[in-house]
Amino acid sequence: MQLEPEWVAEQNRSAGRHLDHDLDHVVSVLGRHGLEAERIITEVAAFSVAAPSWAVGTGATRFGRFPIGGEPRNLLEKLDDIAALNNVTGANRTVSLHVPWDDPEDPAGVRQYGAERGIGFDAMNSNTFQDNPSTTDGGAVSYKFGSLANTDEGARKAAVEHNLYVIDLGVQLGSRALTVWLADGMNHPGQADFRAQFDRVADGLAQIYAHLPQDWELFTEHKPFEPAFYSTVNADWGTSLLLAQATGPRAKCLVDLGHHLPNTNIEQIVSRLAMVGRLGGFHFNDSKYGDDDLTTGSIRPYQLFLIVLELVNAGDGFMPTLAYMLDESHNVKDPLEDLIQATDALQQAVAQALCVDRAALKDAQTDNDPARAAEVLMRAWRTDVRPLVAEARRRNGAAIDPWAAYRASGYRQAVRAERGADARATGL
Ligand code: LRH
Ligand code: MN
Repeated sequence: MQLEPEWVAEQNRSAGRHLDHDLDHVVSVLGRHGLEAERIITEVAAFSVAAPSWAVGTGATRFGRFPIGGEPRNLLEKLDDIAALNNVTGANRTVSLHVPWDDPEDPAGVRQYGAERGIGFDAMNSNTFQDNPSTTDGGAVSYKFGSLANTDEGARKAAVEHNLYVIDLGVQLGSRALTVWLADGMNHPGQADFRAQFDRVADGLAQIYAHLPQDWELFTEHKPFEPAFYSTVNADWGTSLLLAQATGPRAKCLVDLGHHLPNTNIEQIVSRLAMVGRLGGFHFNDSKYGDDDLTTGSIRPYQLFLIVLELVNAGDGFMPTLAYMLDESHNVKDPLEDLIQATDALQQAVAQALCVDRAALKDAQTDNDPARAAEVLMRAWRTDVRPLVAEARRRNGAAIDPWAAYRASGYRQAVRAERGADARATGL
């Protein structure tokens, strides 16, 4: 089953009947404020966010899992689903793999299969937070007490080797980055030594970095808690920055939006990391309490707008080239519908951030006029940019209304019939 571009174009004929009128309106609204709609449409059309290979199946919590049926049973079917996703959004042109949940025997064949469907390979993810024979020296070691931070040399060695394996696999797939998220930490005060844990991780990252191809980057991903519930070695952006700086110039920090304690000012962290040239990428999602991995922009859309605005500031009016990826868990929605809505939320936030009159904002800041500054931001935030985003999708040959197009396609029913109601994808 494929969501063919011709079929999408057919859908656009009906979905697009009001688009030109709506476009004319927003073009004139923006024009009144000296803003070019054309530049915004072009920037949105250029934007793409990687789909997480571990989230095209149904997610779960320790309290249960409710399969949706028709989940991809292998990596090729995951690529089929991500190609279908990209055919309606036009903005998920890459997939981020997670090893060993994805561990293809024929990387060249998988790369070709993806290329034939317009899907490339984004940052690779290693996994030293679960014991898997393929990552624990055939089960000879365990990551129960950590991986790179473990006092057990065997566990540290296995963790480094696994990351080298993931890099080599990524090279064959055309990836250009490795994300290292470590669950390493403590559950009990005194269980380990903070400094010693940091030093062991820094040493492990240095060994991994030494194997990194010259055109690759390594991303350190911080997280305050879970699965460790007293301390996590790479708990916050400060530690992540220290690790990146200790590792090498092509080591950068990856910001997962869900990895911040309540009320953390994430847009300020983005500004700081960009300021020192250590902002590598993102795992976009949203959350209300912990690392809930909910739909991007579904709980705090204004925060997403402010984060994207910091990116536009870092890119001097354009979106900087970074590793943009989604990292979500879909417990009750169709995973593809959730990824469509997450991608749309990001496209809307990019368009709104590009509607900010940055010169007027700077004037208000210089004049210490917070009310005027707020007016500048709110005007952009309240601009209905949906026609701009729809036009960007139309120009990418994607769906003007991707969610409606996906629903109308009957894709889920078709893959459920093809793959089975109890088909289960590897991943979270
Ligand atoms: C950890 C995390 C990390 C992934 C995992 C799937 O919470 O965000 O990025 O490895 O989720
Ligand atoms: Mn993440």
